[in-house]
Amino acid sequence: MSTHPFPKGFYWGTATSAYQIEGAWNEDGKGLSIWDTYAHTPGKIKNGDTGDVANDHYHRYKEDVKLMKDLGATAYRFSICWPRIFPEGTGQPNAKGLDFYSRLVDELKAAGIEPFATLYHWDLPQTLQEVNKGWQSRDTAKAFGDYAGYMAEKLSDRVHHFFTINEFRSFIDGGYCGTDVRVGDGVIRLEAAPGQKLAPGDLNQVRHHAVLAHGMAVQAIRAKGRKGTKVGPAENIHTAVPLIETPEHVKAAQTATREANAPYLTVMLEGKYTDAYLKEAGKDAPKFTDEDLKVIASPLDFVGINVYMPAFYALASDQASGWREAPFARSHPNMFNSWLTLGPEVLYWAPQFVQSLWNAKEIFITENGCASDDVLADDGKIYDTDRIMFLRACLAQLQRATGDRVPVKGYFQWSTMDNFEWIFGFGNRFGLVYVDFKTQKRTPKLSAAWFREAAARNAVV
Ligand code: PNW
Repeated sequence: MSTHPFPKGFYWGTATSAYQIEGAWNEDGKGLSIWDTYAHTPGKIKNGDTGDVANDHYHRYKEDVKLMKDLGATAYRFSICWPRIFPEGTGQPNAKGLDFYSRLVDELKAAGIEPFATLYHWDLPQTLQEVNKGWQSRDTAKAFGDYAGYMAEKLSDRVHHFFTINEFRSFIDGGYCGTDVRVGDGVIRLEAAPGQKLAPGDLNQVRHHAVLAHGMAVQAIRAKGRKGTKVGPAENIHTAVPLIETPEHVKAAQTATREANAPYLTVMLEGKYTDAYLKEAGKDAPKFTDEDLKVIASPLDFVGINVYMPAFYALASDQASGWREAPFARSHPNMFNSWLTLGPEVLYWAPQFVQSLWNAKEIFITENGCASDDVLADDGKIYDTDRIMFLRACLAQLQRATGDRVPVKGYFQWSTMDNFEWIFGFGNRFGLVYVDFKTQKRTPKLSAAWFREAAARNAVV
């Protein structure tokens, strides 16, 4: 028996996203998304992989729900492909697209798994890219709000939690400028659809439109969803982690975290851009009105955060900011997917700072996980010891957070099963379940058995 298990009713979930698993890219009236276009552009994705078929989940969702039940999962975070619902982004809805998600939700409910729906996991309708230049236009934010309201109207009889947008930072920085991430003592460049490179002022405007879209969606869900429907973002918070847990270093890391999220979580939760952000952006600062800020900061029911690693380690300093960054040691370990710097204590500090900075009522860890070099052993099993080590270390830190009364209500492991890992194609396997993409055969890994036990015990330490 654990002396401090997770709280009663804690959700043990796994997560996926539409483009990464569904396939059926041109079926049942679905419109094109920017990821269809991007993946079909030669040279963009490793090995020329695409999400055309992916895990064929669109046709195999029943089998996949059964797998989740076997994992002992009590919740599932999936995303809705916007152009399946509105093929052109706005206008007439496509009944067959809606029907797919409705059937999926019914299947989950029947299996005793609570559905959590993400409205935007990066697959923007291609038409909005062409007509509006994507997120460069405010009209895209407005269209997103309308689509969010429509989904709440149709699904909130059964879906009680909606996430607006997944990882603002990743899809904006990746899609509109490219992000450099540390790998050992080098860097790699992450890119995403639509694969553009904007000037700094335009980039900040895109950021502004995305948080505005989030706020518009929150308001639309309140207007069209059933009473009691809960809504929040799913953002990959940039967390500064204290290396030394004394009050001064913790304070430094907390201050650094607030500043590192200025254009995203900080403006959503405080209703203003920080002075330092506006000052540093100077003439490239986004253009906005006071009314925009009110919409962006629409009250939330919970804050969803994707937490993989520390953005950096912080130390107290006598600089004006109060903090400085400690560079990662050259030998600091990474997981198998090259950008994942190991730092499990971020699962304690990220939710802790979300509560202490912004007084969040409820917090969900909407993603956490790692890729492994999974191979089938002679006995047909997958011994992903590194994934088990990673998940145990992260969840032990999360358990420490709930033990300290940080209001974390659930955890979603990324990912239910191996899937299309964006520019890395099918090479980076994040699943608890192994997928042979030639045959679509699913095989639970050793980590699946570990997850089931942790969920059953409601504790990892
Ligand atoms: C997330 N980083 O992306 C996404 O939400 C998922 O769709 C994705 O499959 C998963 O994490 C694993 O990559 C991230 O460089 C991409 O820090 C990059 C980073 C973090 C998350």
